[in-house]
Amino acid sequence: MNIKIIQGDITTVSTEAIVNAANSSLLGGSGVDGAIHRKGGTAILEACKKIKAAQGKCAVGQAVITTAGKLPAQYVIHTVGPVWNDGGCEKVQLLSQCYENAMKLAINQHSNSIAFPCISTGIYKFPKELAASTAIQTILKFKDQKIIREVTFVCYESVDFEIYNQLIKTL
Ligand code: AR6
Repeated sequence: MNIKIIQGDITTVSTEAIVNAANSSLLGGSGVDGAIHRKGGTAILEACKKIKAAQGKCAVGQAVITTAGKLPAQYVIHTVGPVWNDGGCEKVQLLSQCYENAMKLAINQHSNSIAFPCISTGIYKFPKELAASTAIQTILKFKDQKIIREVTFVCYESVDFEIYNQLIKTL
């Protein structure tokens, strides 16, 4: 399993699956969620509504999969990161679950590649370095599986790109 770190907009990435930093409503929002729904078109929202009608809200740490609509990816995996607030290990575990559950959905879908944004580090204010180390460590748990060949961390902000590049050297 190859790990890539790039700086850019996840809506332009053509991995088989891309991950969305959604909220429990699954009905869209701002940040990366807004960009994915805006560029992917209404098919994504329609699929989210169907999932919500069948399963209810998406809990923090959980993930669901939909079409990617007009985006270059085939699937969007929507996961709900924790709001940092006062933090704590429970929040770290919940963030780790986001990465883990997204990976499991992609594996079930037989996707060979997946791209992640820096979940929870925008509006949800998770500390960036702790989020990045949690993300990388969780993904490394999957290093021996044979379905996903490539995991891309898509850093929108240069500060995140630098953090990921520094951290990957130490792990
Ligand atoms: N491509 C990749 N990363 C992006 C993009 C993009 N197009 N746009 C922003 N980011 P955020 P959260 C980065 O706030 O903290 C929404 O309203 C951004 O720089 O999108 O998990 C949801 O509906 C940051 O590093 O997500 C929820 O209500 C990262 O994506 C709430 O925000 C995450 O920032 C979720 O908050």
